[in-house]
Amino acid sequence: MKKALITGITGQDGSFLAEFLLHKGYDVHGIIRRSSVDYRERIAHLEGHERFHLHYGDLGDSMSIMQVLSLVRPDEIYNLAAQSHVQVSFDAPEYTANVDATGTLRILESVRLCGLADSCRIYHASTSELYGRVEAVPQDEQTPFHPYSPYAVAKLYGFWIVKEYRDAYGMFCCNGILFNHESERRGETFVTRKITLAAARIKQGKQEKLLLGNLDSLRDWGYAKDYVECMWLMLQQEQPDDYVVATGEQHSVREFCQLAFHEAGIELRFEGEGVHEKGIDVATGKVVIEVSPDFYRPTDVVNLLGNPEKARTKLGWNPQKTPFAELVRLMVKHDMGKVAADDAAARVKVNLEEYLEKGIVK
Ligand code: NAP
Ligand code: F7E
Repeated sequence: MKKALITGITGQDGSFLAEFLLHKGYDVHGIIRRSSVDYRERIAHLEGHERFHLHYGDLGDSMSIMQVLSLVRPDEIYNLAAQSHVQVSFDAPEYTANVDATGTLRILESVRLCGLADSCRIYHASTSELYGRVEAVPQDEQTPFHPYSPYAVAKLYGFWIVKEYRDAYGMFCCNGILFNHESERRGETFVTRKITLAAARIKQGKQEKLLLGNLDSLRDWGYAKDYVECMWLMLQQEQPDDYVVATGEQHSVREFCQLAFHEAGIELRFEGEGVHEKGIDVATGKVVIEVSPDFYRPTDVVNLLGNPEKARTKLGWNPQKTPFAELVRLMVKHDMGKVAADDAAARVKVNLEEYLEKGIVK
């Protein structure tokens, strides 16, 4: 039975990858961080599985990584842990560099120090943000990098240190240059999830308006569940290599809004430009989307479109397994249910408090 170690197992990708590897028969180990609240929503359904194990550790702490590595001695490592929010990287640039850049080095060097360099294969979560202020469209493995945020600069170090360990020590390590991938498990402050949740709340009368930043920004959005298969495929090849993982299709934030609100039952019309642009509910005439400069970034990446040809031909991976419209549909469907369920849960809680107060429930 193969053993896999996933850093970032509590995140969107980590949770899908854990499910995928368990299904393949792996013994799956994950590194989690101590937190004052035990909030492991994305992997709660896996806890208790006989081949699923969790260990405390932190990418900022070499000793904890070495401890886990020497205990588990994994055949494959998937290094997904990161401060992954681009906007937050402007507020916490030093922390982002420590985890996303030096943290990657800590993993690689710990593998060497634990004597696993010849046996352990490593996948590293690189990113399309490396293309940043893009120098060509679409972007492939040959396109020059031009990182355009503290996050991207930190991830650039991660990319090159992975290549360096491959060349210097002959280690089997791969960079997956993944373009944006989303899901019903996406963090709620990334733009797609912020939109699908808001569309559901506005439709159900729980929110008045959605405030967004740059509506013109263009992204190549895929489904996270499909992308974790590609991470695994990279580690099953004869030779280690780097791959772009993308759908090859591009949409704007505005288009995402239009489709997500449509799925929620609201047709949108956009009027105005720049900070004055508004999204209007055609049926009621109400403004439901406004632009706020609070969500503008000091430098923004605005034109990402990946060319997944290498992953398609060499790995046999299907970049269009879940088309864009299907991705938006499944996210909105999930969030319509979540908003309704949250509301029902809140009603139950209120009723319970009332009953407790009146002594009806003891
Ligand atoms: P995510 O949902 O934000 O998950 C990040 C994970 O990293 C969480 O499990 C988090 O743990 C963990 N983590 C953060 N700091 C850590 C630290 N110091 N030590 C140990 N663990 C730490 O991110 P994601 O969307 O799944 O992305 C996975 C990886 O792919 C990241 O490296 C990201 O930068 C990269 N990436 C993502 C995309 C995308 O579109 N999703 C595209 C390209 C690359 P907590 O739960 O404790 O916070
Ligand atoms: O922004 C614009 C924003 O935060 C996408 C991470 O997983 O993918 C992700 O990074 C675009 C940007 O993702 C809002 O300015 C407009 O142009 O959803 P996002 P990201 O920055 O592309 C890459 C590949 C990663 O590697 C990262 O880890 O949308 N935008 N209005 C907004 N973005 C946010 N978050 N919030 C807004 O209100």
